Amino acid sequence: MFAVSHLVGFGVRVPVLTGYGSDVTSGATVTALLGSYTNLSNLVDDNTANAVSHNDTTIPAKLKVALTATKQVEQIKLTSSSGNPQRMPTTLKLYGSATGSFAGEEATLLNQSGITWAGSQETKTYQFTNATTYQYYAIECTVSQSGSKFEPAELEMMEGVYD
Ligand SMILES: [Ca+2]
Ligand SMILES: [Ca+2]
Repeated sequence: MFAVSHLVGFGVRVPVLTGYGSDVTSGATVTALLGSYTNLSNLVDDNTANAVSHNDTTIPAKLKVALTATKQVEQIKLTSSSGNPQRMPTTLKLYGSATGSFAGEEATLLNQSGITWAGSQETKTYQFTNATTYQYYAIECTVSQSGSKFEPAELEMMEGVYD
């Protein structure tokens, strides 16, 4: 017997979001779309002690994450580095793309402003609605807390789990 909330129309069952899966960034490749970067693999190395290195002051800065397969990401966790929480975004965007071009075909999945970062290796979690499976995502620091750098230590991306 399904809950009433699962039923619409003539008994068509609509999946209900019940939670989020495990991180899907294993094996992902990270490249810079905006900004000059080194150590980009540190974004997804499962170690919050190692951050990416932003070698110029380009803001907005944008990093592309190429997953190993298409995923319907609906949650991200972003962690600040050791000692530089000011190099994190106060305005953050996440985009999804089927092709990885990020030349205008991408969809904006998350646009979060008013973020504040106070601590080292501080993790913030964001959820959003995404009905599409994408292989390519881009995370953008639209406004940096310091005004000049975007140096996250770790990014995790999770799919929604539906029942
Ligand atoms: Ca890391
Ligand atoms: Ca990971």
